[in-house]
Amino acid sequence: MQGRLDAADLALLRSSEDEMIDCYTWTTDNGYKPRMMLEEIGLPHKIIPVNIREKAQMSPEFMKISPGHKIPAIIDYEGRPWWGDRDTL
Ligand SMILES: N[C@@H](CCC(=O)N[C@@H](CS)C(=O)NCC(=O)O)C(=O)O
Repeated sequence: MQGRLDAADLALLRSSEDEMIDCYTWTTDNGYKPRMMLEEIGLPHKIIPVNIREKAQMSPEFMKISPGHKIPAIIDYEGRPWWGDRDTL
């Protein structure tokens, strides 16, 4: 889903009640970026905390999503992982 979403795309995404973007993040400056974007544009999303102070980003499960063990990362509506602040935005 790279590229810009237009109003019709957003309406379609908003109408899909059981589909959510999973946002893996923590309370750091980089971690707030996709969270702020999701809240501002109003896309349904679920915040999944990854406590980097406790090295949760090193878990094999999380590294399947973000191989470089960095937050933020998201899984989009089609189940695709994106990581890094630029790609998640
Ligand atoms: N500009 C980077 C920043 C990502 C980043 O450095 N995340 C830090 C937290 S702000 C992190 O996940 N650190 C844990 C680690 O590297 O193991 C990106 O988003 O690609």
